[in-house]
Amino acid sequence: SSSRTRWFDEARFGMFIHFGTYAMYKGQYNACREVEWIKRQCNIPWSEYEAKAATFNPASFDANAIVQLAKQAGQKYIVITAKHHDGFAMWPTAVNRWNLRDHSGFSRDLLRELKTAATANGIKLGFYYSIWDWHDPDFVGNFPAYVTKMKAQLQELVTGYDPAVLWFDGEWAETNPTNPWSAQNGEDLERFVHGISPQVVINNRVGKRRAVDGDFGTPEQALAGSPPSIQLQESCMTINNTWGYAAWDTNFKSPTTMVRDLATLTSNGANLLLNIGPTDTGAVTAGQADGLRGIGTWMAVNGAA
Ligand code: FUL
Repeated sequence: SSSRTRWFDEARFGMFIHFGTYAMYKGQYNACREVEWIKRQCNIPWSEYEAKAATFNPASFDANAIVQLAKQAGQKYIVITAKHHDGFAMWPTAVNRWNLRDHSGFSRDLLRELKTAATANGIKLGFYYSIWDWHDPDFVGNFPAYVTKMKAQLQELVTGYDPAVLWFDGEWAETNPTNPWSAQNGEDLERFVHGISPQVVINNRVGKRRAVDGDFGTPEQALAGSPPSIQLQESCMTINNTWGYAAWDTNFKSPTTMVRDLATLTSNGANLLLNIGPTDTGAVTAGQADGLRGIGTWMAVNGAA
């Protein structure tokens, strides 16, 4: 692999974190159960979703504890949602006010804290960034204007936080009348990011998930197979059944299952990006932490960490 992706190809194991205002619903809105898709799938009016987001107060988010947990489990990198489909920015973006600092009045910069803690511990940090944006009317109404703002946000993230990975998503947006995101948009965005920092590793959802899009493929909730692809592969999987925090989802995979998945992927030359979803206060639940520690125990016994 290229010098850009060498560390990624050697890392094998990373932590995915889905964290945003959707955590405040704990996976339920009235009788409707959903998680990071709750705004859309449960038809929450924007006024209501925004009002709740204004009280988002993730004071228990502990970047050092999260990094220690990752380190203990043998994970070499962390990818956290900087912006999911609801468009809410977890860093103090200057592009709009739909962000943790301006909208929720939360003064800390959690992405900065995570970057500092990760760097201090030799862990790489990357960002998930959704191309699909439900909140910005320009996504549907004036796509070129939206893309300009998206690039401005990515410029902030790349220059401000020097991410090791940009994990794009939502390139498949179902928005009517047509999905606005083209293969060309993807190629342009890759050029844009690499024009700022050639070292950023990018996933295939930046484009149309062709093997030529980005640096690595992204099988979701599935183990990447062994036939060597022309592209690196990273399976992303949940530690329970859901990406964001759902109070009702305690169906945690056993450490045995996760170690087996990691071993399978490792022997297939692929990575595992194992997801956790912190609660509305930013805490990692005992069920999620226990699973990671269980993997860590195996790593320690087998000398892999
Ligand atoms: C999907 C998203 O729609 C899910 O919410 C989640 O982020 C998963 C990793 O990717 O495309």
